[in-house]
Amino acid sequence: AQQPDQLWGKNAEAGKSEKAKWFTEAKFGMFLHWGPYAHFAGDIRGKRYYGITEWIMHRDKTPAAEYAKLAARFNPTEFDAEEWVDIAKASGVKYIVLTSKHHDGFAMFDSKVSDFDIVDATPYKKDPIKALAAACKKAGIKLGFYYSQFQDWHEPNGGGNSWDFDPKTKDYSSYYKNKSLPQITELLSNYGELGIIWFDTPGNMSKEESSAFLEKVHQLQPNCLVSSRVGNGLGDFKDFGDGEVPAGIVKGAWEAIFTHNDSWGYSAFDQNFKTPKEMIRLLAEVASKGGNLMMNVGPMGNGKLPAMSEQYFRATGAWLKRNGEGIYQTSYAPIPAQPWGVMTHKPGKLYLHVFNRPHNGKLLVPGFTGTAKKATMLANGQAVSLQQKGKDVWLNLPATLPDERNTVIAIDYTGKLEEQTTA
Ligand code: H79
Repeated sequence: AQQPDQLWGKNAEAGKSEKAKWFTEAKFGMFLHWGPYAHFAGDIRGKRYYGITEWIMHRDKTPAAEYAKLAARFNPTEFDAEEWVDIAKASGVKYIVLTSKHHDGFAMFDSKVSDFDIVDATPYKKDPIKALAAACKKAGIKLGFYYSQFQDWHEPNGGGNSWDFDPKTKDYSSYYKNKSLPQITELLSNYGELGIIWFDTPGNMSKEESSAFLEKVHQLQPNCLVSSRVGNGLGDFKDFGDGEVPAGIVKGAWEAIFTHNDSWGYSAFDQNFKTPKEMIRLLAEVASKGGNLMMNVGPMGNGKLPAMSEQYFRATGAWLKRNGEGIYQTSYAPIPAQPWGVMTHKPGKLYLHVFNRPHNGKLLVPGFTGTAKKATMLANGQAVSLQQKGKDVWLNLPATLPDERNTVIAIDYTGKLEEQTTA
């Protein structure tokens, strides 16, 4: 059964506001988890850890001083911001969000607030975020920064994990005043116009602390969006859990976030990448519920993107070149998922994302309250014959579809498609 409509707080109308318009139309983003953990690649102090490699310091219980020593070997000399952005463009993503500081406390930018950053603590000595900001601006891709505002395992007063945080031994408020808020100020001041500050795991933050982050972002860059993980019900758009898709339609501005393999950070021994078919279907499913898919890539320690990520993202982009009309700028489908696939919607157009061709070629769109005029396959412009009987629209599919992963068929209609709920 479909969930009742959910609304994202007082910003439920954000999708219609000028500020969040680009975000709700974007539909596809690329998350990038990159830090010293990419250099470890799932292997630290002679031990291997599968999955969630950006947590390796915590999982290995590496003491902060030792982690810092090992992190000083991180030297991504092959990093090329323009190459990343070329790949992002070819993949069809409209925005990218890079980790500027993850829970390990290491800043991927030139910070005056802490020396534990890529410029001061590694032989690389350059600020990759500066180069990335320039490349994004040139290519017209929105840039956002992930920033772990609560968890920081490097600082004595940085938040630990929400489940073992002890306010008696840690003074989070001093951490927040002396590191996280000042670093957020640096990010918003030194890298041009930002699309998003992507806060994570709010832990034990108070409402006042969450508000201070939100207000700081809006004060320095009024158009920059803030993720809901700033905590305490605040934020400009909603993020679901890691790897979670909501059960039904959700209105307002929101995002589903996924790893490409089984880790956010790079892992040298994880080849479990989602294929283009899985990516294309997931993108359509999320769009059919009204949201964006932000899919992660974990760049390697040398600064290159993993070959499998590059290949599969590019393949998704090739599909979007042919079928993007049924993804970008669409909203949730007024008709719920069917055995053959899902739908997306624009006024006057219903897009069918056909994952499974019915064996007899007869595809049913039920609950169609408008008047269907014609159906066309986006990939090749070919017409598909249709018949409407009351609220049932039947399509007669050709014997083979142009794309067995997801063939998008646009139905042009007049009248109004009312929102249907399953019985
Ligand atoms: O940045 C990504 C994750 O590192 C971060 N959010 C996304 C976007 C995140 N922070 N916290 N969590 C995810 C929850 C993680 C819990 C676990 Fe674990 C980490 C489960 C397994 C590893 C802690 C360590 C609990 C068990 C081992």
